[in-house]
Amino acid sequence: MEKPRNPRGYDPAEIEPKWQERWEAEGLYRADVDRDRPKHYALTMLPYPSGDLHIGHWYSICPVDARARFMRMRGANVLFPMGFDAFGLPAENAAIKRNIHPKEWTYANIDRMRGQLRRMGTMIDWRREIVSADPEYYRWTQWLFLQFFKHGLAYRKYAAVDWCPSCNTTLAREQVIGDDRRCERCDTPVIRKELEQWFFRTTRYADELLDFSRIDWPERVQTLQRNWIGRSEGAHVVFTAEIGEAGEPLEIFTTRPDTLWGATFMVLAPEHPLVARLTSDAQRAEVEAYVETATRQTDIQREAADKEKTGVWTGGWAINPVNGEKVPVWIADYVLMGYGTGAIMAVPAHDERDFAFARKYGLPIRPVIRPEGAEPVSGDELTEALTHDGVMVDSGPLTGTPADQAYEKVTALLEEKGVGRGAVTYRLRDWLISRQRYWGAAIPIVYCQKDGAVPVPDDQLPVLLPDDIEWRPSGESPLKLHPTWSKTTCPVCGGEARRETDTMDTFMCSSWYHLRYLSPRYDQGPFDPAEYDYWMPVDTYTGGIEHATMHLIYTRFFHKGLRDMGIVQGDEPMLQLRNQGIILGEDSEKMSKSRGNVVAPDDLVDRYGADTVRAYLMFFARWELGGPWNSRGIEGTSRWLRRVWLMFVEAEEDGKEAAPGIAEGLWRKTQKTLKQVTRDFETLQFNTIVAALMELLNEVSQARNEGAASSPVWRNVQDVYLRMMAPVAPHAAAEMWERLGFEGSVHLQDWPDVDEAAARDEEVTLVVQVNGKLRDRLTVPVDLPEEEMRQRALASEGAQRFLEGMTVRKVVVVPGRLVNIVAT
Ligand code: ANZ
Repeated sequence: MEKPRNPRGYDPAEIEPKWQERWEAEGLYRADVDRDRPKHYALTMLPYPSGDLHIGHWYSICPVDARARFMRMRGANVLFPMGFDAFGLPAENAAIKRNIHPKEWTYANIDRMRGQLRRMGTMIDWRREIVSADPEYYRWTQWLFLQFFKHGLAYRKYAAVDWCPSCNTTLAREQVIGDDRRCERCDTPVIRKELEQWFFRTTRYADELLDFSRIDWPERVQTLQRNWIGRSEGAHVVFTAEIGEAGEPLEIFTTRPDTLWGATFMVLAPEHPLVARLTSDAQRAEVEAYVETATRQTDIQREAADKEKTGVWTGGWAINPVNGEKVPVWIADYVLMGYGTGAIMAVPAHDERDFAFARKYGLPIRPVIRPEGAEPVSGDELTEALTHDGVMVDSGPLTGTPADQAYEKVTALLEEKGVGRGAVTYRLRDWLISRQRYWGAAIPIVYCQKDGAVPVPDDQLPVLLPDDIEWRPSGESPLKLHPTWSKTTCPVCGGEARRETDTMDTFMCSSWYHLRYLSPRYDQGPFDPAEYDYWMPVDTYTGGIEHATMHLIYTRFFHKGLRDMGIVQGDEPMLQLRNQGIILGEDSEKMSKSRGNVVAPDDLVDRYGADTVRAYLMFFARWELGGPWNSRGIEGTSRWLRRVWLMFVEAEEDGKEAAPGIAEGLWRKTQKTLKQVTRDFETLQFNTIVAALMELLNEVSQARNEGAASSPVWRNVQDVYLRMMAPVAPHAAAEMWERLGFEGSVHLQDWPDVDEAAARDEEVTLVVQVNGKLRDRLTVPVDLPEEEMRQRALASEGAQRFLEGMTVRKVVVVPGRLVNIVAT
């Protein structure tokens, strides 16, 4: 027989679905433009539809949902939307492995995840949901691509790209991980391949991307982005390569123009275009063999600091423009074609790599910088490169120039002679967006013999993906193998043409999703300008730190590009950024199926209810740090919610009269908690919010034992407590609010104002001085009358000891802080 349910007991399995349905039916969380209210756009990174919502999803969503709810109670009109980043490789890999269409796989996963998301009890406005693989979404991804193309920010070029031989696709630099350069998705070592590719000109915005002055982003993200962009100041200097009668310009980039007189040889990247012509007949065979092996390696392998330096002399020479000296030109793999100009002047006396190289091949070493106060040394005596600053020596007209003037003087000289200029170089590369895959937004370009690369006209967007696709992991895009899809006509001349068969990197889709949420069904543009006007910029953006260098650079670049096209306004898309940490398994290891330490949120919801899971996720660690899961911890959180229920809903009237001071004390504690919780919600300090509510409950419970429930303050305490709890445990708070007979929905209440007088600390430390010197400290009630303060100070032990045999002349009282006794 089924156990009869206690109608008064806390039963999340019953109340949670009930409230979720009611909120949905009442449209409680709909966010619409309302010019009379201040807006708050709370954006959390949208999930990839991998299949199941894991605890990490809960961790990234629930605490910020609580924050969004808090902002709403504070009076803001809050937009908290959700969607799915639905294109990408895993869907395609699943298709190949299990023979299920990527579309089917993706949309089935989305359905399941949507259901799981609803169980969280969030304030997501589901009318605004977007799915990036929907034609109505990618129509605008394609349209945006074309705007970048039309404004010269998207271009096509032949490029050596990183290629994953297992996923059969190009990878962006960011998707290649580890020193051994593996594919981010499947761990296969990456190889190089030459392909014609589409790029976005992210480098044009490098300097602006380094400016964080208008946004509140974590220092750590800023540092990661700064390193990623890698700005180096220095100079371009033009040497003359001895090719033909007149020679040819050979430009280098250096961060140390002050060492120009110490250049004893030059090194070109093996791929440098002048290599073939500089190479002498005698050296040709050796050079060609070296080039062959070098180009097979990856940049990271070539750059590795501990790698033995190798190289070959080309047999050629070049002339140093500042002193006319003729130096040999080498090639070596430690010089990369993709950085600076792909050529360097080597200054072995002052650069470690050049030093190692010169020692190995017996090339001359000539010091031209002398550290302050040091004795002159010859190149032969050096045991390592001198990399610190100093005075320029042996440097022709600039000999004697101190370090702090060197950069300016040398660049002035270079400019005057017309052989160089100050220059800035970045590590940041243009963003490679082509993917040779099927499951992505097609690049909306048509190739015509006569008209070249032509944009697909707006009225023909979206370029729909065909559903009838053959799966063959062949290294070619399945779109290329489709019998008819790529055949089309040229929008300009009407002649035969062929479609671009590459699709876009999915980071394209996620660069602008925050704009589509504003008006997901709008069909006159990517977003409705009226909605943009009201909601943008995003006020608080939250998500994983792992997106610091890709998504978070791309999305800012995207915004700045669109701003310069006049499509969006403002310099920054997201004002405040906060990152959550990672939840580890109970064994403190990363959660993984093979370790068997995965925490499944659905099981937890079945067992404890969503409110407990939400509260525990806020409570168990500092949100930005994360930490190991603890199954005993969640029991504690569950107990807390049951106790709140017991205290407010179940406990019977006991008719006990309140002891004196009990009600006041409880009210003071409540107000102090409110003050702290308010501040912690503002700053996203979630763990202390739940801790404070738990602590307050202990006080409530004690006060109740002493009769507080019969005092008029009791109802006010319940009122404030439930409002504070509403963002954390929205179902339980709503249910209790209703059962206790409060008006309306707790989620439509204002956040309570702090009663500052009650929230003040009741006791303060009073400093006692005698003749301005600290002699004692007393703990006194904050509202102690002045006269009383004075008496206590005079009577204090510390003061008494120093007052012996003296006469008190004057007592100065600074209420609540200090008493100074003047005595002689
Ligand atoms: C001469 C020199 C003297 C240099 C010296 C350094 C110290 P960052 O700071 O990373 O920008 N370099 C330039 N292009 C290169 C390339 N394509 N591959 C490998 N190395 C390259 O480094 C800039 C310095 O790295 C440049 O300044 C150049 O060496 C080298 F005492 O020029 B330097």
